[in-house]
Amino acid sequence: MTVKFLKSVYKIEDLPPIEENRKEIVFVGRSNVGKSSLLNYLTNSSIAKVGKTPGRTRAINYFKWDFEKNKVYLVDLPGYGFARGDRKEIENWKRLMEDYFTTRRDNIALVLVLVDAKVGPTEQDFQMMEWLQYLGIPYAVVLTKTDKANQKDIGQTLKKLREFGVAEVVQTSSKDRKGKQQLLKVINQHLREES
Ligand SMILES: Nc1nc2c(ncn2[C@@H]2O[C@H](COP(=O)(O)OP(=O)(O)O)[C@@H](O)[C@H]2O)c(=O)[nH]1
Ligand SMILES: [Mg+2]
Repeated sequence: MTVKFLKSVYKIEDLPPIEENRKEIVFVGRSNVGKSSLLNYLTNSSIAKVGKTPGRTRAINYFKWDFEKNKVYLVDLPGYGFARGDRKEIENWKRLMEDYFTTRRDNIALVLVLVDAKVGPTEQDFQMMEWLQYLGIPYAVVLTKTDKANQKDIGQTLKKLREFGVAEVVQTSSKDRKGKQQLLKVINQHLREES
């Protein structure tokens, strides 16, 4: 198993080349939901920067990850839901996301939509899922920080997701190192469907 940081992408022209047999696994969610922590936990590394001024990382961060005979790009997208971002910044973010998903659509094996287990899905999470559905990009929901949520919180979060029609939900805690096997299973399933 090897993981390495490839590059930070600020402009769509700078995306790495599409490689045969290197599909993308993408992490999305609001700032601070735990994207970088989950990426580190999954890859058993500390390669992604955690807790760096939420909402200030506007880059698409690309990593190369080779594991269990698979080769993938891990893609850490800039978080959404930043209340203090100015309008121009939000516009730039939207354009980058639109360009990213339309350009890479066929290369994406799976988008992981991260939802805080205690906070539950936000309006922006639902918008993201609707958009992915529209583009025909497969996604799964990953609950994060389950160590901070009680059973009632988790039950409510699962209910909201079920009502929206989400079939696949993986529960994780990067802090307590829980959920990796289930997450790997979902990733592997989608990589197999792609090939
Ligand atoms: N309790 C708890 N805190 C977490 C967990 N995952 C991340 N955090 C914390 O949440 C904050 C944001 O994490 P980060 O991975 O940087 O989120 P990102 O902005 O989505 O990339 C940091 O302070 C992390 O230590 C978790 O599973 N449990
Ligand atoms: Mg991050």
